[in-house]
Amino acid sequence: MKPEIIKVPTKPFEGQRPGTSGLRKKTRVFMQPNYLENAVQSVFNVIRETAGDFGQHMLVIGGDGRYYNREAIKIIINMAVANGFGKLLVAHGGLMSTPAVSAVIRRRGALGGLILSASHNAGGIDEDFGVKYNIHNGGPAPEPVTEAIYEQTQKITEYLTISDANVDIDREGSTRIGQTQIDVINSLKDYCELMEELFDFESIRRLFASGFRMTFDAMHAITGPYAHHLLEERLGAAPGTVVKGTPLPDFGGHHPDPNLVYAADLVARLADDNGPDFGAACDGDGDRNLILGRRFFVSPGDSLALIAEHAKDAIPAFRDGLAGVARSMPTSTAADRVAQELGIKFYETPTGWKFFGSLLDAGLCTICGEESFGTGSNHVREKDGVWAVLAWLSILAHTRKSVEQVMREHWRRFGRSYYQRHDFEGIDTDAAARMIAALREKIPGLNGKDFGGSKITTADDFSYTDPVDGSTATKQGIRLLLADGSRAVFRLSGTGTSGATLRLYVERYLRDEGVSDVNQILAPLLNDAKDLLRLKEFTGRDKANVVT
Ligand code: VG1
Ligand code: CO
Repeated sequence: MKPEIIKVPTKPFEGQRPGTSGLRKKTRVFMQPNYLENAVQSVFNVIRETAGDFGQHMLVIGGDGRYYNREAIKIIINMAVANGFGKLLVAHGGLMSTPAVSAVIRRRGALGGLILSASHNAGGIDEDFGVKYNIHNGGPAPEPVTEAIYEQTQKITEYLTISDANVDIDREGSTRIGQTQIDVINSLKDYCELMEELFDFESIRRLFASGFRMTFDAMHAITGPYAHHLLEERLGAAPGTVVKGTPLPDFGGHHPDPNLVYAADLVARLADDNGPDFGAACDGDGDRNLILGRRFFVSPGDSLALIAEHAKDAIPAFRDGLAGVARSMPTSTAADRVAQELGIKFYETPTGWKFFGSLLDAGLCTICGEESFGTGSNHVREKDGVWAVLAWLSILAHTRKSVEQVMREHWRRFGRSYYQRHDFEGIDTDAAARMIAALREKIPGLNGKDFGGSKITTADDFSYTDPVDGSTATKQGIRLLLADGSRAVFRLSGTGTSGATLRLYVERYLRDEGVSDVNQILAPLLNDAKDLLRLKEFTGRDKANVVT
């Protein structure tokens, strides 16, 4: 039966510009009549310009299970039918991790996908919600596309929907409404098959069989079912390896953000004398990862460097070596040295995974990472938390050394980037803007100045030109490069939903085998960075909420 298409008149909402990773707002903002609908119709209007007739195309729909996920998925199904898509691939229960959506888009040749998530932000009716569009390569829409979508949101007059498709998203199978086939697909299948293609499962199975113990903390977010299936059912990890494995709409009331502060439970387990050998956690939508050894934290920049170092030997997918490594600008320079040593290409991009897509598509790089607990490779076009865990397991299985041992050996070989990110959350938005503007004004006069025990050799506001398509991004963070190789970077977050968050990143490289105290090493840089910023004066703050 042909459904009746309803044209609903609507008016633009202010502030629907996507940030670092999609449009994120308070859940109640998204629950207002027409808010999500405007955002989704704007995506459709933009992609129709290049895709033409949607009747030929497939759209993937999934989310991280947070509050409002199911309602949002129903709204999108109705709108996608009304907009004439040939086929919808809807995640079973509406649940699919961000990297799994990326995998499904790629493996099944979809036009793109809509992901309902605010990632590491808290969930619930009074917390955060989000929506993000990923393009046919499986990756986040690049800036020219997100800008076009934003422009659409500012002039939208109507959206299309049908009365209700009434699809049972809790039952796998196929239904047809008018010209649209709606397949409710298994949330794990494509992704888990891909993991098996990339990694040597037998080798990891032998590691677990030898008595190796791990704890995987899914933070009551999307990766629970993936980790349970892969680690416990497929790789032989002991039952109970996965904790907080059931996705909950409010993530159990916590921030599903895998760092030392929000994953403190896991950190405590690894500090116990009878604790496991290896600990890992993933975020709300499954694209971030935290890696821990016994009483040992692996900084994300080091994790990227270590995976790059061992990839060829430990991971079958990289048997032929890596084409290159890419990292976002604020990420530590540890991976640069590995790339140099391996004689492979190296790229520095702005913050946000969307900037890696074109490099990966062009085959210029193979492994990418960000300091914000994001690591991934060319297997999808998103960072991938479970992938990073399997990469680490592969390295531990291959070397049969502890997390701390492999990391210390890495530092002995390459030296160590002492690194920290200090987040100052909930700052007044205007004060934050004024503070950054004041710093920006100082940039031209900073060259040659003393800073953090060294001298500033470069001070700039990072801008980037994509080497493949020539597109540019400006004002991507203020950075100070020092004569001794140290760095300080200042930028405002693009993923928050209330107030502003300042991120202050400091790094100092030493060839000292990694034995120094990170706080002590970084203190001079941190103090000078705060002074230069006049942090206290503008914000009344001196101490960060979260240090990672
Ligand atoms: C943060 C991180 C950035 C990451 C982004 C999305 O952005 O710093 O590295 O790509 O979150 O991650 P910002 O603009 O707040 O610094 V996720 O896991 O929230 O999609
Ligand atoms: Co995420």
